[in-house]
Amino acid sequence: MATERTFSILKPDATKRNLTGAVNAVIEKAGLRIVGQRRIQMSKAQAEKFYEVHNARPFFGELVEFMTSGPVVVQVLEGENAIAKYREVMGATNPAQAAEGTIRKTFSESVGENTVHGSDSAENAKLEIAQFFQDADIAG
Ligand code: RTP
Ligand code: MG
Repeated sequence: MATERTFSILKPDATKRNLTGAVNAVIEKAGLRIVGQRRIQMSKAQAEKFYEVHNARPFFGELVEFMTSGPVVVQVLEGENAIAKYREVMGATNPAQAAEGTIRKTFSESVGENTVHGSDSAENAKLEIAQFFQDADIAG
């Protein structure tokens, strides 16, 4: 297994409920290192670009509205097998189906407001990190 980097977002429901530290504790306990982190207000254009792959889905408008409804924390996580590992730590998209101990099971209230994003492939991790981070803002 190789050391990988993945891209993470703590979504507006996390910042709104003051859960950034609690979620980061789960991330770090799982052995993932937070090697880049920034709190931002996403613009509509940024959110539309980020979730472009879903632009034909019925929930797209709602998703963009939610992602711009408050601050988010964008992160680069590093570790062994980080992409798959973080997806496991996050839990299923729908918190009702997420396993015990996962971030979404512990903190999320609905499929729309599900607390975290994590890249789903090495290719997307690279693209997503590049959308929000410059090399100088990541220190592994
Ligand atoms: P993410 O991209 O945010 O990490 O989530 P994911 O891979 O687990 O799920 P994905 O299928 O990529 O969906 C992206 C986000 O869209 C919202 N969603 N809403 N109302 C709905 O039925 C519905 N389905 C998806 C969720 O916020 C999901 O995380
Ligand atoms: Mg996804």
